[in-house]
Amino acid sequence: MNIIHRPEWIIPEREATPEDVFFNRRRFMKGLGAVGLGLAAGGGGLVSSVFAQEGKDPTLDLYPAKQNPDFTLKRAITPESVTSVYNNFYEFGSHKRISGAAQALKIRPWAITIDGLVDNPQTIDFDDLVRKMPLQERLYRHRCVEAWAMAVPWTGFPLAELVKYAGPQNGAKYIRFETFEDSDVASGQRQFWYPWPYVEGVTMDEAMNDLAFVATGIYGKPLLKQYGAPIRLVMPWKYGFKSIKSIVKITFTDERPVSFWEKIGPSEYGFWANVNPEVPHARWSQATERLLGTDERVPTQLFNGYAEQVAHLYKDLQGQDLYK
Ligand SMILES: Nc1nc2c(c(=O)[nH]1)N[C@H]1C(S)=C(S)[C@@H](COP(=O)(O)O)O[C@H]1N2
Ligand SMILES: [Mo]
Repeated sequence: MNIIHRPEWIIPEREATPEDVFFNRRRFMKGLGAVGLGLAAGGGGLVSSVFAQEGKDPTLDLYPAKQNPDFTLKRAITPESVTSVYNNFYEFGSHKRISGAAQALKIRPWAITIDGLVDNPQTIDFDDLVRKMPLQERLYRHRCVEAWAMAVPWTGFPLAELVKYAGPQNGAKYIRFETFEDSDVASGQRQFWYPWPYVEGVTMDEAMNDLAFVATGIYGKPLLKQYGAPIRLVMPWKYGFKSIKSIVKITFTDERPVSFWEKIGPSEYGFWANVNPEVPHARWSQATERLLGTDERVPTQLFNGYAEQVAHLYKDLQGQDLYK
């Protein structure tokens, strides 16, 4: 036994949730039928009642957005009924069933501050920002460092568009993203041993790559809260923890940001976090991944299958820890 309580992040997901338990639970949910869906989805009734309180989502008219035909998949899309109740969002708990708790997040009004080395520093309302951006739908794979994976239709815009809008200055080398902080609604943030707020960072070159995406919707609708509403990052060639949720601050900087996970466990989580089946995590293999909602394990792909689009970004960085 450990004397110190071990947070779940240091346990590989498949050990934390043995697959037989996970799948039996899903069968059980299915057995509940319509009633089960309402309860389990943390969606259904619960979500719509929260929207009623906050008023109708003012961006509903933007969805569904046109699908971008350059970003499709051979892999099947993971059903919303699966991905909406299996989430990592430590602000609401260090386990996967946070969808109910996440409904406490108030997503209007939502201000986003853009600052640092930019020509156009500002604080902008999310509803204004989203209407300045070229919304589109893209089908992307997602690979969590815990070795589960999904494929989902995100709606959003290229991160490069946001960069252009901010007007980066010459000295800007990195973008640092920060999640909201409010321990009144996010009980996980009362767990003082975590270095809140959640922070992530990317290089300017990564941000300008066509795959780097900012999501405001999923499955043809605005993001549900558990996915990181109203606005999150999506970096599909990197482990999922880079895809920071519910962003309130975007800072252009000359200093490499130290992320939430890097602060917690620098020997296990680094800045680059590119997916690589041949580089194991400190405590488990990354060779294969479990597809959410199925019984399948499939081989993991280098850069999560996006090597052609992104491998060139790293060719001069071979001395670095690119894959953790
Ligand atoms: N703010 C914040 N963003 C976060 C996380 C988190 O705990 N807090 N978890 C990350 C991890 S580990 C993953 S795998 C994805 C999960 O996204 P999903 O729940 O939409 O599948 O969100 C990422 N973004
Ligand atoms: Mo993850």
